[in-house]
Amino acid sequence: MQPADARGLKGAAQAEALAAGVLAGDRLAVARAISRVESEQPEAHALLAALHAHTGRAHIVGVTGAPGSGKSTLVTALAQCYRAAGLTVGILAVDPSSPFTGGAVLGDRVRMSALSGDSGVFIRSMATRGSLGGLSKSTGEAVSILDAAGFERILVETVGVGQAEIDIAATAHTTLVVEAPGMGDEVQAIKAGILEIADILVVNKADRTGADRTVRALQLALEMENSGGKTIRHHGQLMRFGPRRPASEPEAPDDARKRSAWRVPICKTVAADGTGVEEVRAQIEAHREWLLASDAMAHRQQVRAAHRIEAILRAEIHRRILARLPADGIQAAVDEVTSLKLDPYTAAARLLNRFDSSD
Ligand SMILES: Nc1nc2c(ncn2[C@@H]2O[C@H](COP(=O)(O)OP(=O)(O)OP(=O)(O)O)[C@@H](O)[C@H]2O)c(=O)[nH]1
Ligand SMILES: [Mg+2]
Repeated sequence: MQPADARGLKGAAQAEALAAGVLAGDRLAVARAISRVESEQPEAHALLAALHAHTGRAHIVGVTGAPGSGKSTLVTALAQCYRAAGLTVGILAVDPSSPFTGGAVLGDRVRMSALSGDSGVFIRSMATRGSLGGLSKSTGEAVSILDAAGFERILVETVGVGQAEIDIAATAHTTLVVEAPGMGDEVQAIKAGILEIADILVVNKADRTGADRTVRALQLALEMENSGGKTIRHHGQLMRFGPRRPASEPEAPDDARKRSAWRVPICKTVAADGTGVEEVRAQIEAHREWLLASDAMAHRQQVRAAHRIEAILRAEIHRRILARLPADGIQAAVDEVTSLKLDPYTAAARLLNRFDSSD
């Protein structure tokens, strides 16, 4: 075995070589780098640190929505539009590894095969393995790798389920929510929260009956939201960071106008044959222009940074606590809660006390 120092040096040299490969746009290096962050290998930190200063050029687009609404088909068609417009595209399909979506990764590969062989496109499926903060941490890191490698647009597909949706909104510059007709009572079917994260709403499968009804229901929901005057997006962060403007200084009316100027558009598509997809691309670009022209881009960059730091902190704090708790401690607590001797709060407090006193 090598001494720890030598191993560390070797790891650092490897990370440096890998970073150089990523920056040169070498596909094999990009694939390897993503594998490193996905499997949470220690040298991933050095790799990401080396890449960080080279990020910030890509526009990141999150695509979320119910299972089967056509996200992968839309992402494929969108990538084709971007290629036709001369831009390079990185695609991440995030599979939450749930039993309901088993096989989605394989399906995505088949669906996205229209893009294979194009060196201007890089496609990667990522499994999250349900680890704590796993989705946001490794997805955000893979996005950074694609960004540093020079891909100009990065499309991240994730199934719209719970936390994944919030994570994608905090990872992306522009969030698309994909709906499909035929969900019964349309107004009921508009999930709470989607309007909060959507920058662009897409009603896919417009070739099916009921698409116009879905569009109308979404329009109504948007109008209701707008009349409520809600302009704050991407909240729900654990970490709070304020605007740079001191609270005593009133916001210039012009700033308020710029910030509230984005009206969420509703696009109708038949992703399967490409109908309406160019309009979605145009709306993404319009949203990007709006972000850059207002102070919203700077705000989103802050949300992204905060979200990434928070994900790392969560995972690290969790790991440290578990590493220092006595191995039998958790099982003993589980037994006491199961046999109703202790309530879960008291059990957790006792475990934390043992952690504090071991300092
Ligand atoms: N009729 C119709 N079918 C479509 C359209 N777009 C996609 N589909 C079909 O809908 C099914 C699901 O499409 P996907 O693109 O895999 O949907 P998804 O949202 O990525 O699915 P998951 O990743 O499993 O959540 C496939 O059989 C597609 O061929 C469309 O515009 N019209
Ligand atoms: Mg899919």
